[in-house]
Amino acid sequence: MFSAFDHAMMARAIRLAEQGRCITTPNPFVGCVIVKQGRIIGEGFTQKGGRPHAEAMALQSCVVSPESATVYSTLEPCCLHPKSRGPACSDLLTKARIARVVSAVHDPFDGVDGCGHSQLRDAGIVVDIGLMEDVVGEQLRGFLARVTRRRPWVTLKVATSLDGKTALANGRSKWITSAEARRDVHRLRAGACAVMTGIGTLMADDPQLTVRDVPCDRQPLRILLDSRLDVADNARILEGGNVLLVTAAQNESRESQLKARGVDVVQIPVEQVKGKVDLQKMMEMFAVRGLNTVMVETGAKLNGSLLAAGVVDEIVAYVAPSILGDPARGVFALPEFTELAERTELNITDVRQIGADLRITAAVRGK
Ligand code: AOF
Ligand code: ZN
Repeated sequence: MFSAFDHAMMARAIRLAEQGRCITTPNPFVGCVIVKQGRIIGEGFTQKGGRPHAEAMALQSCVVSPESATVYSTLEPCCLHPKSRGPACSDLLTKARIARVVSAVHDPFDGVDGCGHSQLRDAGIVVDIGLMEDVVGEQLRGFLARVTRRRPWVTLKVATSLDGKTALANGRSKWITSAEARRDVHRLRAGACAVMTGIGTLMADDPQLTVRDVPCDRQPLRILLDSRLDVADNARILEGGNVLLVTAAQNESRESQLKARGVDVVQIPVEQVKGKVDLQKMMEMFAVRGLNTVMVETGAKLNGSLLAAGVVDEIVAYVAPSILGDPARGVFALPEFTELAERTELNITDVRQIGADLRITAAVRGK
């Protein structure tokens, strides 16, 4: 069904889509290429805030009439749905008298969910679905995770010595990894919808959690998990707004103080057994708020709790060529296991050297 030329055009659409990676959230970043008589006549990608869509941009950019052209789109073109914020791409493509639409993945979004493809077919357009779907499934994994399983894609970042330690026993940790690795972390932050930390790390390191070392058109939402509302007024994370504070505590006066400073405060019920914020429910709340991807940068306690709660999809570990010794602090605070079967198993998906350090990306098995 798909030729080498089809593959080349979809690969181009996938590359174009990357230009929207950091700016379209919660909308997926889509790429689109329009081809007529073997020549690219228009292309586009989803714009800041999610509109205009990739197909609309591509149609607009056509240098000749797109009538009878083929459209390559990384996502199923949308159809009109109750929450539409603009024209439906299926209508735009039909009106443009496109002959064939090739898409990589079906859009599971409630309003679309197959109706984009079926409306195109009903209009007499040839629709071929599934070209390079593995690549786009990976590219849009955050959006697809939020829509299909109602939880964001969660990446946990850690920075350790070769012996897996994050800080000396006295807490000193600046710096274990190189400046290049730390800049790479900013690049990861830039691509995430939100960056999250816990109150323990906040008290120890007072992080800003902003993107600084790389170009970035928008700052990710900063999330602080602070069960008892212990955050101090002068914490750097509170500067500049764009902060979501997740708590289990009820303290109306503190909450209104924080809200007056532009901090969004949300209460999550406490999980029955351990009496802590229910992390599953917290992730569901993030999805409801439109967060596709959450990057976590925190300490061993929250790392361990998130892993144990089964909400971590991927770990990105920066490993420095140094040894800190056993008294130093570890990465995941977990209860003692007595059987190896209790361990979390990972699949390494990427390994590369960043400056003097190694960066290992590993998917949590079963995710
Ligand atoms: C497309 N092309 O480039 C993108 C699409 O809020 P709206 O009206 O923009 O619609 C949002 C939904 O549209 C979004 O959740 C996803 O299903 C789809 N995104 N569709 O045809 C695009 N970004
Ligand atoms: Zn659309």
